[in-house]
Amino acid sequence: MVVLSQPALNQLSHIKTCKPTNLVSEIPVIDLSDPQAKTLIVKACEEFGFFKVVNHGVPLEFMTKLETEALTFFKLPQSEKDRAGPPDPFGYGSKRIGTNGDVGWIEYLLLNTNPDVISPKSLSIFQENPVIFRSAVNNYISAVKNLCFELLELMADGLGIQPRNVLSKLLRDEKSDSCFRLNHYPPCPELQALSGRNLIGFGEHTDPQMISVLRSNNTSGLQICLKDGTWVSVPPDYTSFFINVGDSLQVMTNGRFRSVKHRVMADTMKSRVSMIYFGGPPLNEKIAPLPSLMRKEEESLYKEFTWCEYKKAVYKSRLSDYRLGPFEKC
Ligand code: GA4
Repeated sequence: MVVLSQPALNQLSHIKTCKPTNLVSEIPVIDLSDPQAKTLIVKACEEFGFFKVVNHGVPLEFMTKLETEALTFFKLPQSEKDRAGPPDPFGYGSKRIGTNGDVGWIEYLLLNTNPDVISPKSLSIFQENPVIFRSAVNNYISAVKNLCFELLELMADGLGIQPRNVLSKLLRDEKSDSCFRLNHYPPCPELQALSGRNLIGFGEHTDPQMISVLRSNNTSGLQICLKDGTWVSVPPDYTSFFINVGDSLQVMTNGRFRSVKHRVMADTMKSRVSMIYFGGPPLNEKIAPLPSLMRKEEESLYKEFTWCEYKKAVYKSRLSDYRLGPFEKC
């Protein structure tokens, strides 16, 4: 049995644990070359708020290159990584998530996706080879953005609304308020030896934006919450993307699509690396149900608000808060 040293115990004591869950195979898989894709995507967004995408057209090389670059960064001495922080909101962070007391077994880089403002703090100062890192990030993000546009257009098709860019234009907009996150969940062998429980890497939450596109290495950890409240583990697949519906898309579909609650467990033996693009609309954009989607007499479930107003509320909240609550009509 592994004996946990006092410093390791101290570090872990404020991070939550939970019971292990089961693997499932019922997660929807969308093959983008399938003519039925638009219908299956809508079904997945309604039922799960989550699906896996295969045959997505993003070169595997872009994914693995960025993973290698991210690991090079995360292997730097702590003092060097700290110089790329704190995340305010962009930059390097470790264990603390947000500014309201959430913690997890994680370190991360949060980046702005607008190429003009990609945080110089994170990219140019502390990388051994900033040019390589920057181009790996840019290649990856531009490929994933295109995938995201295509998915949002398929969603519009599947919902039977026009124009088909009604959703994607918000992310194509140069003022789109999107961001990008590189997460590293270091292995934590000590904890399981002691308790048989799992250590929370990133606590349960929904994503506030419209859509999130996640890719991870082959280490498990991601779990999603189903409609009936049960948590299921998502088998990792380093060649595919996993898509989350975010709060804003739930509102834009007047609750038809489900913003999926999810969380990440740290692995006991292996590092998990994930990269997530969060597609958000411009700050001044109204987040409201799409008129073309509303049935006759159907009323909005939500009060009127802009992405800027919602984002301010998001940054004052804790991870597990139900952030849409105050924006719902009573
Ligand atoms: C969750 C989705 C994205 O990772 C993120 C997160 C943000 C952060 O890490 O700073 C938040 C979290 C996320 C929602 C509630 C607030 C803000 C941490 C937190 C406790 C970048 C985002 O946009 O919202």
